[in-house]
Amino acid sequence: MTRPMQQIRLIGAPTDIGASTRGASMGPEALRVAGLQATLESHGLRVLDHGNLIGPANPWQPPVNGYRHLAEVAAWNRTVHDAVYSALTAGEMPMLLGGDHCLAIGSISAVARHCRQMGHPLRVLWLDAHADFNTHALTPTGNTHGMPVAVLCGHGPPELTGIGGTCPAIQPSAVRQIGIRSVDEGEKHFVRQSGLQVFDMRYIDEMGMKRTMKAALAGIDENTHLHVSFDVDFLDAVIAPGVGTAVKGGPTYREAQLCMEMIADTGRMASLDVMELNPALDVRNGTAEVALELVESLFGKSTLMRR
Ligand SMILES: [Mn+2]
Repeated sequence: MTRPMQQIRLIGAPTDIGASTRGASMGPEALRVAGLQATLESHGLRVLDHGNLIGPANPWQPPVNGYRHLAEVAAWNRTVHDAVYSALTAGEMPMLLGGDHCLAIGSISAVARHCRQMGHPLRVLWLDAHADFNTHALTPTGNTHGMPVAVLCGHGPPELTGIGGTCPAIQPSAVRQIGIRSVDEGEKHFVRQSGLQVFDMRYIDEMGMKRTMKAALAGIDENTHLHVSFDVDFLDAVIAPGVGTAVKGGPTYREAQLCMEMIADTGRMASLDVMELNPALDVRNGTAEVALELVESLFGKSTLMRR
């Protein structure tokens, strides 16, 4: 269970600046409309909603040198970085409400900076259909929401890799990717070459979610800062249609619940991103509601009291 007295700080980042489809900019409001704050408070958690960050509009331009909107992406990520870092410095648990997944650059660079200062080992759980390990040379589209893990590992433009002051912000060895089932051709080689630990859907099919999560959580201890970067497209498209890049063949509702509950069982989650929710593609806010149910499990909601 999460330390009950720690305050959760909701940070809205209403932008789709790095996305391939418009609409993730409405994600923070959809989570609020689904009842995020009141639901978490009903479990005894203390939640403060800091409202939404402000950043540049989405100019919706084609890529330049392999990046779309690099200046705007950098501006948003600097703002996210500062907000997440300030929550951690205040002793609160930041929950970033995306917004597209490029914003994990700002969020996780802030978490990594905090961990360096506190001497905490960092483990990043990257729940996603996609590896998000593209570079300007590998990307077929220039959309930076396909690049944050590579950028955090030091592969990208200095405007992004330098956010947080240390490049690379994290080592690939800090990351465990879960649910992956859509990786671009060039990206596949780069993932392998970088030694990223990926529990793809085939692994989950063969081993089951329980053994997958045991492996992904192996080696964490009482000092570990566990960061969860939850791309809502991690979920099977049948239960989560409201995302910009839905991919079939993802974890079922029950598999996703088990994943979240096993993370909660560690008691080590100290920061969270909920990303890529796209209300423009959703059906009656149902994907936001599913995402919220899974967030409840991340914070320790379970069917019965467990020992
Ligand atoms: Mn993603």
